[in-house]
Amino acid sequence: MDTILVIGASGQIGTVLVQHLQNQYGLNRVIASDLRMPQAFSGIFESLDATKADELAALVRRYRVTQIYHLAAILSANGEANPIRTWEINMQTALNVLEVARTQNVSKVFIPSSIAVFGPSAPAFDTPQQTQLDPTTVYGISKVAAENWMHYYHVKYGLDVRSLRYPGVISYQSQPGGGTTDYAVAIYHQAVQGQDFTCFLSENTRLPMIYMDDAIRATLELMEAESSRIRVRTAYNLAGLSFTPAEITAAIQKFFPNFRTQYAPDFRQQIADSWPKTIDDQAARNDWEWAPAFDLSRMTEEMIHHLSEYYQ
Ligand code: NAD
Ligand code: AKB
Repeated sequence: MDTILVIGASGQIGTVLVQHLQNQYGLNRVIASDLRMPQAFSGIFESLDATKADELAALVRRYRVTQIYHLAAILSANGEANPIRTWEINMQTALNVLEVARTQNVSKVFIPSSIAVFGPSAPAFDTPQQTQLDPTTVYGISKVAAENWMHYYHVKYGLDVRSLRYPGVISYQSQPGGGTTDYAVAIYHQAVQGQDFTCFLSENTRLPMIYMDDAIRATLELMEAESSRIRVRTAYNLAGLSFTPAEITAAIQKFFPNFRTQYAPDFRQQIADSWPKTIDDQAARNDWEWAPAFDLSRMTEEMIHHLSEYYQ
């Protein structure tokens, strides 16, 4: 019987992933942990600073953890405010997780990567699995390093590490934590509240995105796949959908014809310009049969439906 530790459980993805894991494994088999306690929570929650290796090791021992989902990180936009601190947090937490997994016989580890590993040298359209990685953010640099460390632990110690290069994740259940793709969540909140939106990216900035349902399903499918099928031990490219601020505005206008977006690009524009526009995820499709389910119109319908209930 597996016992699962989720680190960074109060964040955008962790909030939703923990609920799915609890449904699958049971409330008593999932240990949610974070620096900050969520507002409402059912199940086991432990306060944890994952930069502290001893605290992490004690938790893994106490609960006899067999799988770790390590989601704690400082994201692309917030990371630029303090690059050295971002590097320290992102790298130290990832290394602590790999080391505790190695020394305490944790059977499987998931540490997500990001489309932020790519930089200006990668092809912008259908960005391939294997290409030059020259990220321009400290967040991207830390993700490339973490991918290489995961590969190292797999080859050197046989650790079963798995990872996805998530695109920007879009959710109604939780707020994003300081990235360059955050506008694509904020825009729905504004529209549903009857307000116009000011976008920090320009109208034709195309970025890869994914709806939360697809992101969670991809994560669980990857983690459930037979180990022999996982041929990429850095991180798999993952595609959901791709759109520009102008296109998401048009999709929202089908529900709210008077909704308008203004454009006021800031420092995040440069980050977005260095990232892919569309992703080639053939390796994930081939190896563990990944296929996304949500396009822009289906996602928009669901986002507006759920957020309308929330703001009622
Ligand atoms: P988030 O910022 O919403 O949540 C991260 C959580 O980590 C926060 O709750 C924070 O309190 C916690 N945390 C930070 N430092 C910690 C520490 N030292 N110890 C314990 N907890 C700590 O991030 P998210 O969007 O949920 O992303 C989760 C993972 O997925 C990250 O690794 C991120 O890089 C990756 N990712 C996310 C996206 C996205 O669009 N959300 C896209 C690509 C990759
Ligand atoms: C960000 O914008 O930093 C994240 C990501 C794509 O990694 N959403």
